[in-house]
Amino acid sequence: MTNEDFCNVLENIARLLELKGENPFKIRAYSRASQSLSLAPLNIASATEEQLKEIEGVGDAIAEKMRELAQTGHLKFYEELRKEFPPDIFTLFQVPGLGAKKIKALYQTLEVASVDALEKACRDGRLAALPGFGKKTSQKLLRALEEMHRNSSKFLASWALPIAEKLLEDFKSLKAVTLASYAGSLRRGNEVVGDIDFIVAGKPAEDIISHFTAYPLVETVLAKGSTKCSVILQGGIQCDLRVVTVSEYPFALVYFTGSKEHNVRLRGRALENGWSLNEYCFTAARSLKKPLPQVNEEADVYSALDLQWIPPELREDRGELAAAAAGKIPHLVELANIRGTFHCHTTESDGKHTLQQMAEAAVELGFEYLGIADHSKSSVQANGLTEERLLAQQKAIAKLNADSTGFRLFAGTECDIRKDGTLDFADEILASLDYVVASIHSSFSLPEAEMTKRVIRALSHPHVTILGHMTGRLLLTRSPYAIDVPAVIEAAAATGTWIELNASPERLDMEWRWWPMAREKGVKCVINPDAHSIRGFQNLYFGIRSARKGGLTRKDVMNCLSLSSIAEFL
Ligand code: DGT
Ligand code: CA
Ligand code: CA
Ligand code: ZN
Repeated sequence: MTNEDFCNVLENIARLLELKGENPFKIRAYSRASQSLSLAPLNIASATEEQLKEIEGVGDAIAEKMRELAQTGHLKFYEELRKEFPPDIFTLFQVPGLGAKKIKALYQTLEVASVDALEKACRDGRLAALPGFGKKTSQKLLRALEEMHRNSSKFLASWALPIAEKLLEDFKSLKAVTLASYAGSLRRGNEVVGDIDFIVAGKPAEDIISHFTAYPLVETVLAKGSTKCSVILQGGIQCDLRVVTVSEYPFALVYFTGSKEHNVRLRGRALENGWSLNEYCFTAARSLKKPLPQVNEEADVYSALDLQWIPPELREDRGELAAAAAGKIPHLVELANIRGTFHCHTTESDGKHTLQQMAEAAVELGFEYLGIADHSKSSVQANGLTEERLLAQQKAIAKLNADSTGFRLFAGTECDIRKDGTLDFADEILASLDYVVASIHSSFSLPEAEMTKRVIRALSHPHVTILGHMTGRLLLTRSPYAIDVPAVIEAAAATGTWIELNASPERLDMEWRWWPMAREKGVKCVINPDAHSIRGFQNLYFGIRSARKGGLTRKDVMNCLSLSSIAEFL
């Protein structure tokens, strides 16, 4: 069991206790223990009871339960609790807008205990008639359910990547394997993926395939041939494997990386030379205009077609072939180019680590600067800061800065954009900060024109430096709110506001599809981890994937600037 598995059990216990109407202290104890264990630097499966109890919020009872679970693979308390409810009830917790209180009411009054039953109750009007629900809630839930259905076969790249990396390592350790890579949308840097595609060169292919289908992560084998197979992995994601020879590998890698539209363009270009291109090789088409080229690696496929090698992130048929033919493929931004970041939270609002802990972690990561942007007072749910607390935090930042050399903290805020586009703090307060991230955290359902006006009004405010998570989307769970993105980009250009690429892997907002337009208009990007803990800095990896997919270079990204340059800008 991984730490995550243990934490999920604790989280589920908290949910079940809440459904039962247990004492709130007990409920909070479980969810708090789950949270602090998820950040704890130990392996829960092998930790002793004493080590576990050293973690904040973990007492005797919970430490004992973790040991029982680690040693026996079972937890009696949890199993008994589960028996009191239908097994599908957990799926209801995945419906956005449904908390334990509502789920309890639905279960007790309408006997709704699954997503299907919920949908039915929404459609036949029973839910709308329930006190505390109403027609509006019913419609909202239906929309959320539709969104869930649409996404039921999609997975976050951040979830699929560690699995793919593990498989890759395993393939590479096999004697029969010479080369291996994952391909498809995962390699292209997409934020959500349908499945995981693997291309492996080696022989005998049968051995590689048999090894793969016997892998512990494999749950079901869907199809198994002599050079390919498809399986379902734990967690429900499909994984397609294709085994080729070393000479076929570059072609297979290009083909299965896609996108399909990119492949179609490449094939068309090959045909102009009189070659046909498939997933294995170039062959002579009817009228060969040029001799068949020698291909040893992926880049050779492109150079044979008089193209620069195209980074996988750009292979979406958005003009990348023309750019490659003209030698104009940009040098895409890399993780190593990041010198600091903005928009991070601390325990002062809803973060898990203190200002000092966040600063120390940033130094350890080699950053030259770190911007702190805790929530503002209207974000009550996130423990937003009042003016007094913000000023106190500014003092604490100044004190830490006084004691450090070569590293600097910037004092900022993630200031709520109110419904009318005004900001959550008065101008004097905003003026006292190094920078301001303005974000929307409420009134998501305004009509598009009003929402656009609201955001543009905030951008026009002289103290706003950065627009945070522009569309509010949460991948696979919440659609972007209605907003005219090109108009906002235009306003950012006119006001010199930087647009955030929120690197949290379920946001990746503003999304990659809009960055070429922003870049063209001279709008600068800031890749922000929106870190709520030290671990949250890792989000930057996903931000970089999306920035690359958006065609951004280090020159387009403000936090690739050195401390002295960024300080000058601010
Ligand atoms: P996904 O899995 O839905 O996130 O997206 P992809 O792009 O990974 O799609 P997938 O797994 O169906 O196929 C992997 C790649 O294989 C795809 O990007 C391009 C290539 N491919 C698959 N089917 C075709 C096809 O019918 N024609 C061409 N030209 N390429 C294809
Ligand atoms: Ca795929
Ligand atoms: Ca596939
Ligand atoms: Zn936010």
